[in-house]
Amino acid sequence: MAARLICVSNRVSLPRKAAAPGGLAVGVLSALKRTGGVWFGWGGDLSEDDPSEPEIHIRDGVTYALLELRRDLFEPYYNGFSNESLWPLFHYMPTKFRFRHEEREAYEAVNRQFAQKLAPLIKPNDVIWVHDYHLIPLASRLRELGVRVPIGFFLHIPFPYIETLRVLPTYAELVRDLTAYDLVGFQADSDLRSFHSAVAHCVETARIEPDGLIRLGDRSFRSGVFSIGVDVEGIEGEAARAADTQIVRKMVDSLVGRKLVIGVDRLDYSKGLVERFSAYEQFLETFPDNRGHVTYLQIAPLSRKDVQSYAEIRRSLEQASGRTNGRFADADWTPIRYLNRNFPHESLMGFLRAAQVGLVTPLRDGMNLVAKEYLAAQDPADPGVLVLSQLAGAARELSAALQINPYDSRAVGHAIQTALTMSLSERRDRHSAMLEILRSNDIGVWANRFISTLRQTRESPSPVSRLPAVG
Ligand code: GDG
Repeated sequence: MAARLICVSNRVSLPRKAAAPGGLAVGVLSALKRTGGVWFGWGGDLSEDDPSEPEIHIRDGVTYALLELRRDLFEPYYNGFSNESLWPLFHYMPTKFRFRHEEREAYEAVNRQFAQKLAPLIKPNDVIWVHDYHLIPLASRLRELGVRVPIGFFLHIPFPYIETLRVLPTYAELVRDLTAYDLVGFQADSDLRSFHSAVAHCVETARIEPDGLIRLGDRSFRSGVFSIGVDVEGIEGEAARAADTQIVRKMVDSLVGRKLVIGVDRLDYSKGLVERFSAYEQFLETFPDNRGHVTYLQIAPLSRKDVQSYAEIRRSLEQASGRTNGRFADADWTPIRYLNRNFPHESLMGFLRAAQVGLVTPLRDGMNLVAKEYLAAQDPADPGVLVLSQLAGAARELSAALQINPYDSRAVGHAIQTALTMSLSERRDRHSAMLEILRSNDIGVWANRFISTLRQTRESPSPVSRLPAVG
């Protein structure tokens, strides 16, 4: 059996019998199953004192180690530093950024607790894969505890160029913590270039080689681009099955032959929903023949409800959808159906398949899985058209989408019109070109590439072997 994999993420959920895993879990779980691995992270419970030992559950050969977090640390660690400092800054939105020392200290404290509880579970042949911006300091804290196995980090969101990163008072510590990993992976070339700009700025002696190897005097580590994919085959099956379910059939019947434009996004200001609603309004204004003949379904489950900017965007969207509907709706037609609720993954894939246009217009996005899911869910014989933001990580691979600048509402409106009137042969050509790319880099390929690159980091003499062992 290959070396055991330990995955670490902020939140870990036990698999539920009824629900198929979606997104990241599909790729990570197959690698964990293969190696009898461990998934370590917060299980969702809060404690009054320092957390006790993680709760262990074994399912299908995978060990889930669920940690509690201290109640007084959770809010400043998660809503505070992670989601009011790092999230907006990494998405190039410094006006939504705030910095508070006590929140940053809570972030550090939670990372120390993750390290303390994880270290005793690690065996000499393990490799550790840490996910996302909540856990940037984890490798540094594990190294301080004497952990010597390879540790990789993957950032799911963009990494900002140094001139934006410098807005964060503690940016140098953040960059230094990233250099403690053996492999640091990003979604897109631009993120990798930004990371290199930050390393060059913070570590005078750093030498960055063209293949992503970064030499820091006495040690080196790897950096690279690992664009996340989706479970193409799984989604194709789900979407085709869902077409026959009651929930999807009822939605399609309710359209009474109208064309469907769809958006699916967590309710988050980075997803560009306010700008998208206004572009749709402009579309109805500029192309009046579509009034009464097109329905826009926006599914936007609420997220991070305790963060103020999320409450604000929610209000703006309620106003914008109300305005458009008030202005254009007829007795038998509502232009926007705006839903703040969650759907089972399979139903969602069925909705995507039923839509002639997939509207994915984030102002900034690490990758954007919905863009890829929309394509995988289409009927290849009669596929819909993807309208995609140039500022999503997915834009590089999906060059056959109709790409727009999400701030340019006129361009978005015109793209919707182009998509609705595109010939079948052009739709098929664009769809098949992109599906091929998605198949060659699906979620399994992505996970395996990252893990094998991480393992290889130790095939050359180990740069961290000089660190003291535990005890
Ligand atoms: C971060 C980065 C990067 C949405 N509504 C429902 C539901 N979803 C699923 C979608 C999709 C996932 O959630 C959202 O993924 P995205 O990639 O679109 O966005 P983030 O949540 O911001 O993810 C992003 C990603 O990490 C992976 O690296 O691509 O850039 O920001 O899979 O289908 N799923 C269910 N019900 C819903 O109502 N079941």
